[in-house]
Amino acid sequence: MKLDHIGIAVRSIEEARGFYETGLGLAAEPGIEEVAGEKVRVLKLVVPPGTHIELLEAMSPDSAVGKFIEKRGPGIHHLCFACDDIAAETKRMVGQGFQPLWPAPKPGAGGCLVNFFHPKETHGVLTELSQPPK
Ligand code: CMX
Repeated sequence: MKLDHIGIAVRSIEEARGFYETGLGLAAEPGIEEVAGEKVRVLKLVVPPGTHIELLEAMSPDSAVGKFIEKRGPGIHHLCFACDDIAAETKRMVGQGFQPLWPAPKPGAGGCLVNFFHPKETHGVLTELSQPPK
């Protein structure tokens, strides 16, 4: 699998993006995506040659990112690894004793299918698997 992106929880995308765009010179995708199922707004910043950063802003305090900010403040929220077949990779990992959060993948940002492994099971790092759209 390849590292697809690093998710960073921020209080405000508008306040945080300047550091990444102006300071680090990363190119942002034109729009901010709302992932309704996760109650999160996402800004994708391209990190050449093949990964990106996602700035994550909660749309509600009871969302995963809202609770994370409330408890821990802004910071690295998750790592995401891309694969071609999330069902097959999840099944393989379940067979090895690694349990995903959800019984089946759900729609994530950018039309991907995603699932997560709880940080308590992954040595403290929330870990996402993602299957990009074909
Ligand atoms: N990284 C590391 N630790 C985390 C964490 C994170 N991102 N989120 C929560 N934790 C820790 C908490 O600090 C807490 O630790 P302590 O018990 O030591 O205090 C513990 O995990 C809490 O776990 P929980 O009781 O299961 O409760 P939460 O409500 O905090 O939920 C989780 C955690 C992983 C189940 C939830 O964040 C989740 O469902 N995540 C998957 C979906 C998601 O993250 N969506 C947002 C991104 C969407 C996108 O990329 O498009």
